[in-house]
Amino acid sequence: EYGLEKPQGYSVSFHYNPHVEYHHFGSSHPMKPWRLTLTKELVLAYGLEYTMDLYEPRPASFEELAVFHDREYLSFLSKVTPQNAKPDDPCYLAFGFGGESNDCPVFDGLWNYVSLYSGASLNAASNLLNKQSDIAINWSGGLHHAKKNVASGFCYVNDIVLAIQALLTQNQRVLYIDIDVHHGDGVEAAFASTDRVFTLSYHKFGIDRHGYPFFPGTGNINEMGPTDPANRGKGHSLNIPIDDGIDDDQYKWLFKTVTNAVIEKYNPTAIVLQSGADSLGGDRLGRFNLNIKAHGFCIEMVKSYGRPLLLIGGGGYTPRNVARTWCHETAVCVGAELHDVLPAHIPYIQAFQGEENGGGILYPDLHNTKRHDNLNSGEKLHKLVQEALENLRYLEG
Ligand code: ZLM
Ligand code: CA
Ligand code: ZN
Repeated sequence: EYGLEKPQGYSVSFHYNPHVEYHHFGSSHPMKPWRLTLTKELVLAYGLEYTMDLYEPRPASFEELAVFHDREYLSFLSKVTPQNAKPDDPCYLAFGFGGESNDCPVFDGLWNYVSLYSGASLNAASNLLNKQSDIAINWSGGLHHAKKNVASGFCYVNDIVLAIQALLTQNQRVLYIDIDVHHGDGVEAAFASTDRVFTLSYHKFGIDRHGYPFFPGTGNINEMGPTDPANRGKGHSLNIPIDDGIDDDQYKWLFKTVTNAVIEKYNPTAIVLQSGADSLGGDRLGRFNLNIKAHGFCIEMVKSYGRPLLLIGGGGYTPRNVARTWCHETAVCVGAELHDVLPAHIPYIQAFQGEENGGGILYPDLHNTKRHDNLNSGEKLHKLVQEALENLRYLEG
């Protein structure tokens, strides 16, 4: 009769439509959907597909995206192609396309791409709503900068906002946590006027030696949402600005202390965790010095609260390490430990081999692979935590 007992652990679902992989932002653009191919191949090579329910979600419809986004914006997004785009059209710039940095290029299949990653987040959210899963994963989502009528920072449609809106149909309070190295500004802005969503973002914040702020330039410790006492959203955002080079122990301590306090005070009935992998050491755009297991510690800690959890991707610009991290975090969700030596039969194994690619192992040392000096003193971090905990007092009323 022992064999008939429900096995320990969580029911985990993996929501992924492989068509998302085939989209290209342009040859030298840092966002590479191909990192999702690498992630999937690692997950399969370790046999993790046998420990989860797999879903191949359909693309989201125009109407589903219109729950958050403006119809005019969506209609532009659904029609624009590299052939018909008019980069000097004021509408084009107003919607966040082109511009000097070309963060958000128009590429072939753009509408298909946004519908696919958004469909996966909505499918994951519905699995949590109908209690088919305790943890639902979508590594193709997590595009936290998109606004209701503007594309921003590689993000065109905000799948996180859409998924949270879905969760709000049956949850009084949803907590959003964001460990991408960039500030989760789009999600924060979307729910600025409600007390039913609390947003918590950890990110690099500061100005570089050329005078440019680290993107998007918002998310200082004093930004806690609206200040008007009549606004229900007042005090329902918490931002943790971090300087270059933070290490594993510092980040784990910071994350644990602040996140615990938020969960205990806000008492959410569902949690959405954006696990951007650009906070790892050696990321092409990031500035932190985190190892894979320190990043994964955040997932472990949030999982331990046992609340319905939507786990989504986000940034991550060194594809081999994005794949390693999201494979490790998939294993954390199902409660599996993975062997450090990568399985022999992985397609694209060359991407993980050789000294500079992490030597064929799952957990290479990423600390200081880009040598960002650690500008976070213990003293500064203690002050930061103290201020963060003080900010939470607004929650009491
Ligand atoms: N200029 N190509 C993170 C989003 C980060 C914006 C605009 C002043 C890049 C980057 C694009 C190929 C997430 C900014 C004003 C002149 C920057 C950013 C195209 C390289 C390339 O080689 C590139 C030609 C491109 C973009 C680098 N952009 C690096 N950082 C950020 C956006 C998204 O991870 O949070 C979630 C997915 N943009 O800094 C300017 C502000 C400076
Ligand atoms: Ca963040
Ligand atoms: Zn990022």
